[in-house]
Amino acid sequence: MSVPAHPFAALAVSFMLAAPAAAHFQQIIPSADVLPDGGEVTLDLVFTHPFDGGPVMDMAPPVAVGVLKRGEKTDLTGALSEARQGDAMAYGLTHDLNEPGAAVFYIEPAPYWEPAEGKYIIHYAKVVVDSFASGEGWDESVGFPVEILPLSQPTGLWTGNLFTGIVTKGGAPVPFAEIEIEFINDQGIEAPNDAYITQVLKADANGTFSYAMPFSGWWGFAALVEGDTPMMAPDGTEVPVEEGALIWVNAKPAE
Ligand SMILES: [Cu+2]
Repeated sequence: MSVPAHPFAALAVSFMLAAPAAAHFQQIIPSADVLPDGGEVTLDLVFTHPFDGGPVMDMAPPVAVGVLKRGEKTDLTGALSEARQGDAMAYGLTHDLNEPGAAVFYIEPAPYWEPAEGKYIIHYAKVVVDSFASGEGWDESVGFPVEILPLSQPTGLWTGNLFTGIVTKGGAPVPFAEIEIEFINDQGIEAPNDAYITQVLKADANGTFSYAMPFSGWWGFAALVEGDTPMMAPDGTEVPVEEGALIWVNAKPAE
């Protein structure tokens, strides 16, 4: 559970006291998760609170942004454009998918110093876009230090389906890992209380978890694991690093 601090402090504090459960999520959201005829996809990279739709946190230039296709990574940092949201920096990029197969887009953001929690946050985030609806390659690993490996094909999920994945660290499952789940609430859904804003699961003894998505739209799964190496806070003290393994999946309604 996160109690974030923000640049516009006073406003943020009153907001967060009202909604302490909202967690930070690194979003990487494509214009479409399946491109039936291939073509261009646009991605929005925003560090925010998905269910509440904000406040948006400032992103420093990412450490790595790229796409994994057929086992090959392509660096896309040169394709990034700035897409400021109010006081906070966010990014966007457009990429052409002209061949069939899954493209796993990923970001390693710069470490984010969170004074309210006394730690750095690094959310390694990814999303699968399937070009020409191939059904191939969606289970490829980016090779992040911490990563959710999907057991469900992320690009073929109905609303109400289970999404199942394995939380890994250094390629090995993380037993009983904690997973925070948020929905990009573009439908104005009211949460009965804060526990419904960020839903929390634990993986089983094999690092596996499942979640049934009740609404149509984008769902973020964030497995949070403490990093092995502390970092230096701005005041010179050693502080822990929260490493998040994030995957975004889209649930589609029957209509
Ligand atoms: Cu925040």
